[in-house]
Amino acid sequence: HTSRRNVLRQFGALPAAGIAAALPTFARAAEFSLKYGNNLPLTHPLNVRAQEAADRIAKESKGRVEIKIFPNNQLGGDTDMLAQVRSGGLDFFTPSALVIATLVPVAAINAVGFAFGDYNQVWTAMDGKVGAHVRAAIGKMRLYAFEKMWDNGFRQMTSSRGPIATAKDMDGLKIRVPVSPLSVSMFKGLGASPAGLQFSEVYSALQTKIVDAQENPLPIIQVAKLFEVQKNCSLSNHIWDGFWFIANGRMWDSLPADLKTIVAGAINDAGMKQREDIKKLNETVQADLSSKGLQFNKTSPDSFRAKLREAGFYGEWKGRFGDEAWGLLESAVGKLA
Ligand code: TF8
Repeated sequence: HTSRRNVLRQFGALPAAGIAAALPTFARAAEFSLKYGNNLPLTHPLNVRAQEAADRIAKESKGRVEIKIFPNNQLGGDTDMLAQVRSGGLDFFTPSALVIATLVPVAAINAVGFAFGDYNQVWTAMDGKVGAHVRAAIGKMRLYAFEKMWDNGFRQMTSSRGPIATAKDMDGLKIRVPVSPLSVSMFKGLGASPAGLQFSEVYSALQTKIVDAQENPLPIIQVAKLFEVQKNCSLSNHIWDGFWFIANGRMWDSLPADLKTIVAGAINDAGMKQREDIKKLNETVQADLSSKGLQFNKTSPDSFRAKLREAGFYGEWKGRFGDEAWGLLESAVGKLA
């Protein structure tokens, strides 16, 4: 879109009336020109569906709202984008729950190790009371969280050091985890040697062998080509991770009610479709990664859970999240600590 400033520059010293007359021949600048940043390539379902939402918003708002996507860490790593969406330099961001938890600690509640058994439990909790609890906490940081979480996936472990079958195989394993206190605590509890690094650093950290292992959902391993620098993948399903679609609170409050309805409607619908995309992708992604050389093995959660209990992990995080949040989680997934 041609911004008003560009129009003025092109017309130089035209009198005001001349500019007004000339404007209709140009695409008028949107009333709300908004920026959305994330850390994924445009091919990931998150960006495909976000682009659809942006197109729908432009159409339904008759051009009053324009959302431009900055994918692939173009605006910096996750913690940079989180700072920008707080200050208002960025209007929308989709951090993983693990990452927004650096600001809103209880947001990591969905990532408690081996809590969720399947997607039914996940969506019941996150579209229900657990999600509502977290959204309220995000709101207190002057950020607005849209109602529907988007799916990142169940996280799996990959390594260049050989298969991980039980907790014993993690002894001293140098593993990259997100910049997340919960992830660091969990992997220490499992006996590994975790390093908290931004997502934008993962590929090169594995390539240069700063770390031997990492953990992410299969669609991320695929889209970020981590199979090129990892040999084994353990289907551990150790964390369910999702994205919160968040907006700068001041920007959100300044939107007229009719536009809020349009924006939230399109973003929440796109989130529901993105969940379906990941579900479909989950049916084929393992075969694709196998064909690219990644070797898979199954694991049972038992040895990992036992080790985490022994390390006091569940008790510690129950204390950190508080009885209310922990109670909501346990009523969704069963007793953990
Ligand atoms: C991490 C994140 C990632 C997501 C995804 C790439 O591993 O949690 O799973 O940010 O968008 O840092």
